[in-house]
Amino acid sequence: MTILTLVRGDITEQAVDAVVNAANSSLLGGGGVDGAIHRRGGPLILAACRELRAGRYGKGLPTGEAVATTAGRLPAGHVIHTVGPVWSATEDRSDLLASCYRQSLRVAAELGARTVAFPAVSTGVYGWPMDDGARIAIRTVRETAGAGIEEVRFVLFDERAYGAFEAALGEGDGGQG
Ligand code: AR6
Repeated sequence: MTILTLVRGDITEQAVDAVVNAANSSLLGGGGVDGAIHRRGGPLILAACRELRAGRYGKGLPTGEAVATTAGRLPAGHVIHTVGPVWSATEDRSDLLASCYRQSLRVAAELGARTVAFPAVSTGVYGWPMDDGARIAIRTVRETAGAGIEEVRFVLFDERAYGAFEAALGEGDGGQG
């Protein structure tokens, strides 16, 4: 049984087995969560990402997929990089966003992670509406998180994000995490 928890805060401060990075397919850094993770985690994370680009992910990490690296100096054990879809008003890319959560949990399970922290993937630079992003995140994690993963923690940067996840968590189960 996996417990879903919400905290308001900074994902780089989470002492969990794995933190998920809202990356882009270059894996070479950016703003938002990605920038914060590389800044606080130090150069080892970028070095590991460059190795991935030199090897299996020569063309970059496709949208909806996930891959792990060291967490460098972060208090977490690993970073799992995933690439969310850019929001589109004309095309439904929800499956790709759900895939980010599914694939990140698959990688986390492979690593033997028992505690995993997620940001609200795609809801920043990539423009996904927060309420919908929260619903997809909660629903997908509920459907996917299997034996071995004890806690999935959503780390929400501001009150609006926290409220959206709180509402999504309350849908369908009477409010139990
Ligand atoms: N901890 C937790 N949440 C955060 C933090 C933090 N330190 N910083 C921002 N957020 P974003 P995306 C929230 O833009 O939309 C990058 O440039 C933020 O308020 O980080 O998937 C990448 O390189 C928002 O709700 O990710 C890609 O190019 C959420 O985290 C692109 O942005 C996600 O915002 C990915 O865009």
